Amino acid sequence: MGEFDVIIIGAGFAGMYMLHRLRDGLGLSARVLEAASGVGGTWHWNRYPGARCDSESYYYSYSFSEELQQEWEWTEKYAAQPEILRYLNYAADKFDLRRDIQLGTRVTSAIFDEDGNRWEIRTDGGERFFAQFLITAVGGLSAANVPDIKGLDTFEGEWCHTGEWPQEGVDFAGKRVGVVGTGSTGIQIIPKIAEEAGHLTVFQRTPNYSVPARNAPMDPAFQEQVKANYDEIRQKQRKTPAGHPWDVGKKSALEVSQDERQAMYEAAWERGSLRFRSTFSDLIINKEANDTASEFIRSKIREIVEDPTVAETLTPYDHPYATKRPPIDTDYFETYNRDNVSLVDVKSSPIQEITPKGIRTTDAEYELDVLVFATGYDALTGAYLRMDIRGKGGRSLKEKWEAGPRTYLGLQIAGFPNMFTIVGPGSPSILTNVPTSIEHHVEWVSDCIEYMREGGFERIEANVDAEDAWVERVNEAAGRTLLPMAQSSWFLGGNIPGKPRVFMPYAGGLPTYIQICDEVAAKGYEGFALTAQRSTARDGALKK
Ligand code: N01
Repeated sequence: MGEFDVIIIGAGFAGMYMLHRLRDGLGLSARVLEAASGVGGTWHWNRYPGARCDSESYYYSYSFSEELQQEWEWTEKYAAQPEILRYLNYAADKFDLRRDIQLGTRVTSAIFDEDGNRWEIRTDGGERFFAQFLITAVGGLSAANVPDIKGLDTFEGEWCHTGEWPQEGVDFAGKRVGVVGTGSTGIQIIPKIAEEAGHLTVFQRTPNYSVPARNAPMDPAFQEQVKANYDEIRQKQRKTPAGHPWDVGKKSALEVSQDERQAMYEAAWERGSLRFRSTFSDLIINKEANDTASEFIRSKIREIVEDPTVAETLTPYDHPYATKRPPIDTDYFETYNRDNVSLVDVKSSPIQEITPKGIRTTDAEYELDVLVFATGYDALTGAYLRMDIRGKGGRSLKEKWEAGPRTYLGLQIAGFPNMFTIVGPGSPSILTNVPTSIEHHVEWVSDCIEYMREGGFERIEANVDAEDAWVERVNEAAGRTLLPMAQSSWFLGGNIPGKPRVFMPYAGGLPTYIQICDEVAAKGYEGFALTAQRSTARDGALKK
């Protein structure tokens, strides 16, 4: 129970930095409510074997503290989950955040009180909090999607979802293990389980493209060079469409000769990483250009996987490369050459039910001791809609977003005053290196709150017109890319039965987005209605 200037939901990258900015920067009273037993957000929950970041750690990290980025030493090019979690815990200690983070506390509802211009927040422990501002730092990929398959409750073995991995781990040694799902997570966990299991059966509905990560121990000379050039690297990140410190290729895939193109793809494959997507300027906007990349990866799958039937089953044709979030891997396709791994195509023989012994498809029953769902998330909106959030007039967010999420800039929702959504739907967030987007949002929100305090404003709310125009702009930006072609992607809500098909992130690129947000702020928060303080009684809440 308590009254604060701000309640922040979530203690991952976003919630922790938000707390630091508001508490230590602006002097506000803030409390972070976090469902997990520790800080770290996605890196607390996703402790499955093989979990590691697919952006290089030197830039998938906080940039706001020069001291932190100078003193932290990464040990691998792509840090594994335990190292990223250690990093976030280190940051929590360094900035003395823990005293204002309440763990093991799941927010169940948040109701806006129009008379008091404040939020009333309730938790699963029956606590009540009041705050002028509510900031959701809940992550875009945090609401686990366990598919509703008949019979799961009858399964006699162990089962788990990768996004809610048991703290004590799972023992696969010598067991018959099934993995459902071949997205980025499946592609990371499958090679790891294969090393331990007696037999691994992969249940694949849609094949995926993947490019080698080429992970390696961190080169000390490179780390030193990075540290000497961090200013430049961080500036670069905010100037590239996806928040990575590299440029997208200048040439079209179609303007070079076939030999040159092949050589460039080979070099990009050898280098590995998400950067493969940036080999040419037009892979995400021109289908013909994209076909060349898609076909190159298909040829690699055929080259790596020894059994031609298995190779064909693993080869994607249903969507262009990178129109779903492209995974990177360590020995993913190679894993299918192992004797203890088999692949079941559940597109052609769908899963009928889960039985006490395993999974039954239309073709056969597969006996399993452990079943792993790498089946992704109710992305971008799930974490919001699992809470009961009610704005003006008691209108629920569930009702407002019935036909898909609507936000202004991915930062606020009309009808839900004084609530900010860090990397919410409608922002570039999940199409970028997420910490870069998070830092931009956190800074924009804290600047906005500072502006309100200095100007004597008590309430801020996105205008419906501005929100409508932004939703239109998000649609237009997606329409200029090939991204909507992957109909089953979580960008579109296509992975969740019954979810509205709406392209949720802003695909116009980070620099354009940052410029728009800057202009909005420079024009006195254009598109938002700001209401002056009504009484002096609550002045204290707005002062340092
Ligand atoms: O989830 P996904 P994810 N029966 O939704 C299948 C980030 N990430 O956890 O394609 C059978 O991509 C589904 O099949 P289909 C990254 O942004 C980052 O892998 O819908 N199969 C698909 O194969 C990523 O994009 C890192 O036909 C079912 C899979 O499950 C995002 O998280 C690492 C099914 C789900 O793939 C989500 O990735 C890992 C069913 N009923 C993840 N339901 C980093 O390294 C679903 N599937 C930073």
